[in-house]
Amino acid sequence: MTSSQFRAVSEQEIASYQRDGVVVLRELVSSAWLDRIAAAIQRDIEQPGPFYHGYQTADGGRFHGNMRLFESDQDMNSFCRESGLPQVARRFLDSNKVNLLYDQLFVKEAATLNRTRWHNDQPYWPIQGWQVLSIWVALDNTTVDSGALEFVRGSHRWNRWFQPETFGKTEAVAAYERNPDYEPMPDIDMHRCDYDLVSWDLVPGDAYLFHALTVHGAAGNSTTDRRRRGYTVRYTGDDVVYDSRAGTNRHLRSPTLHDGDPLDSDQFPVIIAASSTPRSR
Ligand SMILES: O=C(O)CCC(=O)C(=O)O
Repeated sequence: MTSSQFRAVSEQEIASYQRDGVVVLRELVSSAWLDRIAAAIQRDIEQPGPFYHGYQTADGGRFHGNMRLFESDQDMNSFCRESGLPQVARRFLDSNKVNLLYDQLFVKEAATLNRTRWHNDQPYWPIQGWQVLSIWVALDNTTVDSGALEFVRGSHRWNRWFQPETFGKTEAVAAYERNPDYEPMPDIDMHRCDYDLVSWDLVPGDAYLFHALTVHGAAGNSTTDRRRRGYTVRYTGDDVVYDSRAGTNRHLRSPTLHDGDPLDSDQFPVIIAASSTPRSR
């Protein structure tokens, strides 16, 4: 068995998340959980499921991306639902209820130079609400040259929704529908001084925790000998409802929910039910 207890979260970490839209949680995930996740990642690379969205790069690199893994992999399912992660999410969401939105895998093998384009996540997702967060868990030593994530500090409070685009130039998936309410992402790399950019190196078990409207991206992995495996789990809180507007990812649309419905369903399961028990701080 792997312990379901995760380390305590401090008030300072919660305040940083609320102010900046991103915080790093050091030593969050134990090596026992990391071993289980690493084995599950390997299984997925060897036999990816229906939501695979990776690609080979022209220069011999490889990006492996996949989503909704918890639905078919028992170890990822346990991590998302039964580990201490949902309780961590609840603290940051400041919510009674916690739903699992979905999980996603981002593996940039060594010498995979494609960057992860700047984006914010919520425009991709068929949901509305403020209480939405992602926890990106590092499986490897992650540094700026292997593709550490970068964030625009405070951008979750811009209330700007950027048009989703596919991640890989060679990705064999349809383009996202245009949504007239969304705007194009500005060229942040050309004007880096104009933005409050933050990034951290991680060691295995550390995690980035960020809001769904926080703008983020990542460099390619220019190392020659180091993988960069990130496993992201995404949770929502009390105020989130279904909203299948144009531009959202078809693989995340629900066959049963209607716009305005709470997410509670097999696809977006309730992990922590709303209760009268006060949230512990
Ligand atoms: O790992 C990456 O390159 C991208 C991660 C990301 O965009 C996310 O988890 O939302």
